[in-house]
Amino acid sequence: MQIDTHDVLLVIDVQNDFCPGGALAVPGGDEVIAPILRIAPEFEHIVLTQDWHPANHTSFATSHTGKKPFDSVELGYGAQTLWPPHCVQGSAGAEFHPALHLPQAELVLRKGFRPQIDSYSAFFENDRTTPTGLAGYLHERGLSRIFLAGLAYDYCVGYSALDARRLGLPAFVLRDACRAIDLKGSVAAIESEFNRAGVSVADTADLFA
Ligand code: VGL
Ligand code: ZN
Repeated sequence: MQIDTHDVLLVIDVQNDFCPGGALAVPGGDEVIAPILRIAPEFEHIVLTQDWHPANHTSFATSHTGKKPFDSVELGYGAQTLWPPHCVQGSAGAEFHPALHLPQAELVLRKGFRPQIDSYSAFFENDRTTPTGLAGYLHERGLSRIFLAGLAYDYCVGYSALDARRLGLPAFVLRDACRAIDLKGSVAAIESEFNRAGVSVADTADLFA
């Protein structure tokens, strides 16, 4: 597969809190960094996303009395999984992992900053309608094929890939450059959505083949 000038590498949420030792550690989360750094030179355009929550965010179990992390609640926009507090604005956990050295990245897109809505996807918040602005940015810059890597495969990476397809953009998830949370069958669920939506799952090695 040949990367060209209309392609963008979307690096999702490679932040301390999603890596080992973090507040919402994804197993092997830091292992995505090596493959991301290996493919980065192939891309002319790189965009980073940063999960960026206020301390009282509605996705935090601590914001709902009697609830524990990984429980689910019904919010105005539908079911929301509750998480341990993570990626709090300005905290060390919200920083990018220090080994994620991508100074050439052209945009850092923060998401999940509205207290009452979570945002897994880089394109739309969890109400599926509030836009982050990324679609407009990519459109205005003529960036049309989306390659995804980062954390977590079955949440923010997966939802972003599905929304890319919803916007009519080709989407390639680079599986070996992602790690999953795998909560209650979430990997199988997202992969069946990938099939339905036409998200391609590829390997970083395919970019050099
Ligand atoms: C994520 C759960 C909560 C992710 C973010 O980056 O996949 N997951 N916030
Ligand atoms: Zn979050």
